Amino acid sequence: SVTTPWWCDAVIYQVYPRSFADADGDGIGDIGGIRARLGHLRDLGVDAIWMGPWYPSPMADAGYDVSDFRDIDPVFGTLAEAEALIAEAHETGIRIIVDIVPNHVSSEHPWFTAALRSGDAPERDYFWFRKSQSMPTNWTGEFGGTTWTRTPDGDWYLHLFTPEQPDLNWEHPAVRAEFEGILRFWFDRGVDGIRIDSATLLCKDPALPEVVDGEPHPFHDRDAVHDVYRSWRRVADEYQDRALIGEVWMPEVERFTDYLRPDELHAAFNFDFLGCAWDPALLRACVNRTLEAHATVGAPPTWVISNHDVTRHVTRYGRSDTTFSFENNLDGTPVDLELGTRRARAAALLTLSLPGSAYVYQGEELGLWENESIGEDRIQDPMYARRGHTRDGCRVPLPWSGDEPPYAFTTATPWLPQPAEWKDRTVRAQTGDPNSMLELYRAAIRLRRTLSPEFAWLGLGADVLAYTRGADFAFVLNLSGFPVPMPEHRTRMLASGPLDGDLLPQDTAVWLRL
Ligand code: ISL
Repeated sequence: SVTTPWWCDAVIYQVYPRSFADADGDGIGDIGGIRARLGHLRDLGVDAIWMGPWYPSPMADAGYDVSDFRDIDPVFGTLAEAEALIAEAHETGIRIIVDIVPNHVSSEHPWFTAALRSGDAPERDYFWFRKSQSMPTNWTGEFGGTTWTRTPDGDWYLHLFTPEQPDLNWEHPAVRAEFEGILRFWFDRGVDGIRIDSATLLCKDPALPEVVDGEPHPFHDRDAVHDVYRSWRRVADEYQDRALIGEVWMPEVERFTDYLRPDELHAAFNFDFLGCAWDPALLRACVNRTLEAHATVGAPPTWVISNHDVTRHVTRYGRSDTTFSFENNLDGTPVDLELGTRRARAAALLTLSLPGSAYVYQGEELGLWENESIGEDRIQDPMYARRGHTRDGCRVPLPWSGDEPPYAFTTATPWLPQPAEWKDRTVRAQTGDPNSMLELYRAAIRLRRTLSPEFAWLGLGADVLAYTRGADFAFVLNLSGFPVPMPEHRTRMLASGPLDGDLLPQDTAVWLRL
């Protein structure tokens, strides 16, 4: 029988290792904590876990500054523990995806320390060092500010992120060979997939021109990057059933789908929902664009409503339309959390019933909101100093049980402060409560397996988002300002909120058996 590859319709749960669960009592999450809480992911019913970076790192950018891709940072545990986690997850029926960061390494990676040691160290060529009186280019970094830092001997080196994250030179064969080795290292340990960080940024124009509108970009989405992924695909194809999943921030659809050609990546994150306000026309356009784009290349659509880089969607959807943004707000813009939660429940039924693969960022299944009141002295995110935005508010440790922080996340002080109002949002408090966000996710993840792959829009008016999946299932989301009638149905499978007799209230979604 023909089965679709697992990544085509998987629910993939993003574990942010620092904030999942702390087993060793230092206030920071670790592999021991994840192993101890694997039951939560089994009960949730997810197909795979994407582990944020867990490698040795000075943690200048929460582990996205890697000093050794073939080991585990002691704060998270050991390689043996990682192997045990992979084995236990597999026994539970859960696949594992690891996060690879190929654009840059840590400034404490042995390649970079060797490069710094002498002006003619061969390792200099693994990076972008330049001799120059002044800054080699006027590029702006991804976190704002300059992309060049001067070494004590006067040369400059390139970093699209922080100075602690020097960019690798992907023109160099040794860099390419090294990463193919790293992929094999993790595939040999049984991991089922690779999440590729900053996938569009790897290749640079060696002439280092300025960014000019209408000219090929010097470092974003250059044609050369596709060569890299073609060679990675050949590595993945040496194994069975392994997926390459790219973090591809690419507003232009044709350039986005280039990454999904048959000999490149298996899937890429679709970030359209992150920037999409709670508006019927925008949401519909986002679904259409995504389905059409993926159909042209035959790749599985993906759906992402939150991740570790953007404001949690309970908070985004609780902002008024005029203040909508996926960046963190520390200026006291009011947020209606009740409204945001109602919409987040409807959004869960939306993303979990669209065809393709859905991502769940840890904590969204609990209805967590952004912590927008982290004191300046506790902010860790290096973006804050450069842009005045912090991503810390969505990275706060999970609440497991209990009435107050640290909610059994740790026995110590959590590395980021948890809100005092999360006692109703713990896993323990929500388990068994049929009206909880957690039980909604559990039921939706269980029931989505019964949905036919056939998708078709149902015309119920411009302000109602409705579609069928095959002949016997309908999704309806009411985005109008008043209650609307639902299609004739046999059974109400799930509802995101209370119904009004036969009417569907505003901001409410249902799954119907026709
Ligand atoms: O955050 C962004 C926009 O506000 C993106 O452009 C972001 O820089 C991009 O998604 C890359 O993010 C990834 O790599 C970064 C790391 O800080 C992020 O956490 C990671 O998801 C550097 O490795």
